[in-house]
Amino acid sequence: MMLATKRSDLIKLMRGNYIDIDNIDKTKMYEIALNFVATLDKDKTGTIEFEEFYEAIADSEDVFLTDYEIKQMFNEIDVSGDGIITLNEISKVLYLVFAE
Ligand SMILES: [Ca+2]
Repeated sequence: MMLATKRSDLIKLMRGNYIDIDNIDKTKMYEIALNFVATLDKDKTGTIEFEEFYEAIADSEDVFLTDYEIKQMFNEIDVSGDGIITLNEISKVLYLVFAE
């Protein structure tokens, strides 16, 4: 699986939303994914809808992406294509992006 989602953008997105990624490694990937969902999921549905994802990027002052790029990034994380990002989906993407 080739990811267009940039590691640097994901890091900025998480830092911009105060998600602790100082000691990122494989063993902590699930914990970080849990934190990611808990932080971005403003309406407490347990999943991340596009509006929540968009807001999180808007809150990250140093992430400069066009609306199209934000949508692309969202769609890439939303592997099932159902319009929501689940814990499972963000876990997999974090793992792919940070495992190397
Ligand atoms: Ca939600």
